[in-house]
Amino acid sequence: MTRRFPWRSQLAMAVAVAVVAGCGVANPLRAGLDPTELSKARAQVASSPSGTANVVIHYENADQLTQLVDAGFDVWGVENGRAKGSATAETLKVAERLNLKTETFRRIKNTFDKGYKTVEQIEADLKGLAAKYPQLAKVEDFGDSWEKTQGNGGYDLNVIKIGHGDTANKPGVIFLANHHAREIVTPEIALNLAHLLLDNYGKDPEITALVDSRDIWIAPTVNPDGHKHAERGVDWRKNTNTSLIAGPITVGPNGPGIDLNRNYGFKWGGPGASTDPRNATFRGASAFSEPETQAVRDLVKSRKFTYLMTYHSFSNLILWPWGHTDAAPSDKRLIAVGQKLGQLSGYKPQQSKDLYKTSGDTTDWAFGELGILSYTAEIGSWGDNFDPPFARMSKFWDENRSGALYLLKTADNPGAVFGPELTNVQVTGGRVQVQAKQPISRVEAYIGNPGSGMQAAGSAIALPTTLTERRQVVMVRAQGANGQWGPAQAVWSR
Ligand code: 0X9
Ligand code: ZN
Repeated sequence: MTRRFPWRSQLAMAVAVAVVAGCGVANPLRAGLDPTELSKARAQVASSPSGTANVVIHYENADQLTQLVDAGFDVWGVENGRAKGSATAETLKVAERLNLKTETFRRIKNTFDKGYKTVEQIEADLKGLAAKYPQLAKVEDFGDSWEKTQGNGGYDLNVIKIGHGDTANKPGVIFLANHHAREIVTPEIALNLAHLLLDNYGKDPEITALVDSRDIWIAPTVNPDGHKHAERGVDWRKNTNTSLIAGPITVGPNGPGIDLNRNYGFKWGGPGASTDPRNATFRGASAFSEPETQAVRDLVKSRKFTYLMTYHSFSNLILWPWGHTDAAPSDKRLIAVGQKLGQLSGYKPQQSKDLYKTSGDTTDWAFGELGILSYTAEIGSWGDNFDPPFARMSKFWDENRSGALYLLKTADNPGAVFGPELTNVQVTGGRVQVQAKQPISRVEAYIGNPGSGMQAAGSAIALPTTLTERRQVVMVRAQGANGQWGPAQAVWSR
């Protein structure tokens, strides 16, 4: 020890800590690898038929999680720097190299609570809605699942189109669910949305205005073959395409199938997608190799959608592009609306690469190729896993309903996210009085298109008698001091 080189003792300390950590002895400075837990995980990998172990890995940043995923870690969900999922031998090697605390846990068997609809029930529900509301809804078969293309069972891919009259030129929003088979809460959210819109038409002014003025498409399951496996209690993520695997087929996320959320054709072949057919994030043989992604691609391209929302589970997140690069998206509305969706759901809003990198996902493609403002919602908390009791659905729906309506509401003008949001609109004796959190300079009341109605300076406006003679839906919006109009709110004129 010499006074002339005091840094030497610090260096010696640092080396000692690093050596101790490397030997796996608990590091007092950091919750690093626990060798006993790591051996338990290795033993699970060796003894399980799928060659995986259920683990929680504590990580520090998205880059580490991406490395784990690239090493075959099938991530189910994340919370506060922990990721849980099934790890392969390769995943454990990477966890060890990065010195990440890794704990094993027993996962209760996948269940399929009887409250959740089967593929057949999902289809029947959609068709029932279309039959009940023929003026407002139509079910279209927009493609086939992989098994159906093989002439071996399988399913049609169904979408319900909601809107009044000819909607082709109206602002559009598309909602997709269940790219990942085991994410069984997601078709239910999609169906709830269809019910909400149709059952409240003519009753609620907001819903009535949305159904009258928007082109709304909802596909509750884009992976019905996989959903069928999940219904049987199998831990299944991908589609069920077995054609790329030779030899014995193991079930589960590390078995056969293509990850439909890595198969889209924007930057396909980039980071965060596996080239191994047995990996949970296998990207497929080529971009859009799968019938399911081809069908979604053609459906999304068939209209001009302002927004796309794709429901996944779980982790209480709202994600937006990009996922394949650290670069931020150039459209400021994409981020602002994403943050708004975070506020409305209580989920954490972030750019999707901040979870982990992916390429070939739905939202990077829809935004990158078509400029559609696209979002992923990861529904459910850490403890929910993929198969919470059906009773949890009412909470998930509460979290996601207002975001879905917000997208529909602002589909004519996403920039409205920068304008004043109305917190209260009162109609008394033909006079509309509005309130907002931000200062208001003008108000407009209109039917039909924004900009076509009556305007007044300040925060109140008198409706013309033509609007108040009979009860009808009137749209009201306010302009902020920055000149930006905010989202419109629908009210009854009397
Ligand atoms: O990995 C996915 O496909 C999505 N998460 S899930 O747990 N439902 O599988 C997230 C995709 C969002 N994109 C990125 N994180 N880059
Ligand atoms: Zn998913």
